[in-house]
Amino acid sequence: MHTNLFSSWRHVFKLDPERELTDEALDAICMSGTDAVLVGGSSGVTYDNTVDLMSRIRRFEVPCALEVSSLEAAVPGFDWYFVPLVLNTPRGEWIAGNQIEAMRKMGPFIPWECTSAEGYIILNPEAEAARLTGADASLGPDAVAAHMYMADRLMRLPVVYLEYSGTFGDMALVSHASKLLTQAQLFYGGGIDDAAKARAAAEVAQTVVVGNVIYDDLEAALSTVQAVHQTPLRTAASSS
Ligand code: 1GP
Repeated sequence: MHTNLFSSWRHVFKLDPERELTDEALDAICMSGTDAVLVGGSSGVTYDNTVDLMSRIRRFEVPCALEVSSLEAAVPGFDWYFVPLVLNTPRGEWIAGNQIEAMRKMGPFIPWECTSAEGYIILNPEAEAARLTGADASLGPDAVAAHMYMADRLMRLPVVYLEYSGTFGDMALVSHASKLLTQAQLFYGGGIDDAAKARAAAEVAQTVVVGNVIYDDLEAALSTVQAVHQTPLRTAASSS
């Protein structure tokens, strides 16, 4: 498998540039032992608040990546760029429309050696991202499987992101999806607010993303780092 900067990431903290975080909290997040900090949000992400957050994170050694959800907020200086494609929406602008518009303007200037696509499958209908993109978030196992074949085998995306933002997902479904991957790296995010949930997600997803709890309960957020790092990923072979 091709090795990317993110190939070894097990635990990631996701920070929203629109939300306030004190220097002390940011220090704790960046020094927590997490494998990376991912900057992104569904709304209110601007060039200014992204630059501001990046420059604060840059005081630390932790790798720092940006999810480029709008061209206006594409800030240079990150270690990696993820361009989200939402796979479970009927609205083409979120699959290849907005991205092509961005390529039209910025294609030659994009740092391609550190940029990759991220295939999102949004599975919480209440998530802001689901509302924004019109995603059909109530997919059953067969539909999720179809999306995995599409993302992993047909499109050969390097990352598939099962996004339950705001609620803890169905780990049986995530496990089922994970086993269908042949080359993509599975990111799971949503509702992890304690070590037990972090462990459950780490068993079935290669990369576990922790977001909201950072702003609600910093200590609980920090506890997820060790929980993930101490949990072996259950592979298809060992769990069948
Ligand atoms: C959000 O997947 C991440 O994009 C994390 O979800 O905020 O619910 O932790 P939470």
